[in-house]
Formats: sequence, structure tokens, C-alpha cells
Amino acid sequence: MTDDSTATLGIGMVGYSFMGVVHSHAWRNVRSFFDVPLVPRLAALAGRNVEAATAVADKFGWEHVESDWRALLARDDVDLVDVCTPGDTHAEIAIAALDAGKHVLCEKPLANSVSEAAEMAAAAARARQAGVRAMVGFTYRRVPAIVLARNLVAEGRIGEIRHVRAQYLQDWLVDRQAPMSWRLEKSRAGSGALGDIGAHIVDLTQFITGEQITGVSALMETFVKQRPAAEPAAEVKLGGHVDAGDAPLADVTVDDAAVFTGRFSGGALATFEATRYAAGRKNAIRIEINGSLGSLAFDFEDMNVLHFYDDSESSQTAGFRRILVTEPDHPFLAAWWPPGHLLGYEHGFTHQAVDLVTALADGRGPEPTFDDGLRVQQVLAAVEQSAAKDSAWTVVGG
Ligand code: SOE
Repeated sequence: MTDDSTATLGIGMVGYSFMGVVHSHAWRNVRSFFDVPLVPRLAALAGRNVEAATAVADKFGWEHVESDWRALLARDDVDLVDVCTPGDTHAEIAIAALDAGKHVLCEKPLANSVSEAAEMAAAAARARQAGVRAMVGFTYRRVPAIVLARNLVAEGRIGEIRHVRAQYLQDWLVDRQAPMSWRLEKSRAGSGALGDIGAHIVDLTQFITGEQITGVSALMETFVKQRPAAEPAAEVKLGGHVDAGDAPLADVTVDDAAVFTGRFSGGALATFEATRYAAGRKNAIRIEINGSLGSLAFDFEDMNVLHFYDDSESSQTAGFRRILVTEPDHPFLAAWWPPGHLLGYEHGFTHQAVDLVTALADGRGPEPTFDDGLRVQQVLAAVEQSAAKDSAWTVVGG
């Protein structure tokens, strides 16, 4: 058990919206469930809207509020800076924090461009020399069923990988009167569905397979090109509805959906789809991997389950097995509830905090690294380049 003499890790978080709230929850609760070797202390929260930042700080127990992230970086009680802001600020904040000797956890996607991501990876490499660490928050890597899938692949249980099928489906923009937000502005978010949710399936499929995506061919579309200009009151709630005529229209400058095919380094063929227009699919991350010895299938909307098909079983009884990933010997589960008492979205963030804090205490580099974030960014850029070129596009009957 962690006692009061355990060393602390002062957390300084920048941002207080959806990601800020879920990270706050993780930092606050991690110690209650895991024997972490460093106790996270919620030292300070920075946000330009001090009133809104203070409301979140009060709810979660942040000790101080700063209106400027630079002031947060200057604080002696901050050892790690957690960047939960829109993508256009990631590079500046993360690089300044690393240069100031603070560890960094940065939300995904790492940056809005490959060049920014490369600068961040270079800053992380410099910082590493001084024992300062950086990690990018591809949190779904910490869903127990995803870790189990990776372990099964690594153990060779599905053999050589032939197909990777990955979708990230949401529906919060189906309503054309859902308002604009920073996630729909290229200057702030970098890209739309591609970077926000496509980045997750790029990272997850590379994580599970242990392979890299080597090339892509893509299509992207913006279905609704203008939306009511109102910013939703609380970003925690994606989407919303503004009555027609109540607000001026603003241009949507990102993709609403991206589909692409790809190849993995081991030779597998892959298909990817990221959209915010899949009516009825709220947060469906669907991944299916077919190998020479079997298959794995996962859907985040049933996130405590992994489906496993073992082709070596007798054809009389073979079939997809539904594994309920809630046993104490499943990844992270020993710390939680009895078998069958399910985990949710927020647990991945708690697991991320455990792994990060443990790696820092052990003097190891936490993963995913900024180099991993850069590689994802390169895939996203290749998707955008391919979609813009249209060179592989062949008109039917043309
Ligand atoms: C919005 O699409 C979003 O909040 C993403 O930004 C997150 O990364 C994902 O976890 C849930 O959906």
C-alpha cells in the first residue's frame, strides 16, 4: 500500500474541457485503486477562462489555478505538464515544458502537422538526455481487451497477419444544425475525423499488430460545409443543436469523414474508416484482425469483450469465442472489481496514469512516445496527401 511517505509527482494540467475533466478524474483516482510508486498531486490547472477552470479545479481538487500556461510551467511544484488543449497549442506548450525540465503527457493527435510533431519528437529526445520524459495520450492502448489482443498477437495466437479492418464511428455531426466548434476548424484541430478519431485507429492497429503502416490510398469528404457559429457551452457534450436562423453560419474547414486502405510492414492489407456521421454509432471503435491461425475482433461499444477465433480448433466446435475481459489476471483488472463488474471509458485514462507514473518512477520511457505520435502524424499526412491527389481514383465506366 502507498503510504504518506511515498514521493509525490506534481501535476500541472493545461486545459479543463472534456479531456481536462477525464484526465483530472484519472489523476485524482489513480492512487485509490493502484499502488503507484509516485503519488500524483493535483498541483495546478491552467486555463484562459479562469472562472471555468476554477469550477473544474474545485470539483476535482486542483490546488491552484493559473490563467496562463507559462505561469504553470514556472511553478516549482509542477513536475509533469499534462497538455489537454486543442492541437494548435500542443507543440508550443509541450516543447516549452520539456525545455523547462518538466515531464509531458500530451493529448492526441500529437500535433497538427508532421513538422510540429517532428519538432516535438526532437524536443523529447533532447529532454531524455536529462531524464525528462514525454508521452502521447493514445489512451485506448490501455483498454484491457486491447492489451489482451496485442498480447495474443505477440504470442503468435493468430499467426501471420493478413487483414486489418478498423473503423472509428461517431454520429455527433449527423444533425446539420450541430454547431461549429474548434474540432471543425483546421487552424485549431489540424484535421477533422481523420486526426481526432482516425489517429486512434492508426495507433491502435499499429500497437496491436506491432507493425507499421507503410502506405495508404485515401478518400476524404466534408458533408456539411457550414454550421451555426455558436460554440457549445460545454465541450464535454459533443454535437448539440442550434435552431435554424439563430446563429450566423461558419465554414467547416476539416474533413467529416476519411476512408483509406493501407499496407502493414508485415504484408497485411488494411481498411480504415473514421467518421462522425455514422448515425447510431456513438463511439464505436471496431477492429478486426485476421491472421493465418485465427482472428480477433473488438468494438469499444462493448469494450469489456474481445472476440477470438482459433483456427486450430476442431471445425465441429470452432467459432468466435466471446472473452469477457474482467478476470483478475487480465491486464489492469486485478485492481478493480470482481469478474463481470465492467469497466468504462474513464478507466483507460486511469491506466494511462498508472503506466506513466510507474515508468517515471522506474526511470523508463513511458509509451507511446513522441516518436510514436510522429509516426501516426506521418500516416495522417499521407492520407491527406493521397485524398488530395486523387491519382488512384478511377471513374467507373470512364
Ligand atoms: C471526440 O471525437 C473524442 O472526444 C476524441 O477527441 C477522443 O480522443 C475520443 O476518446 C472520444 O471522442
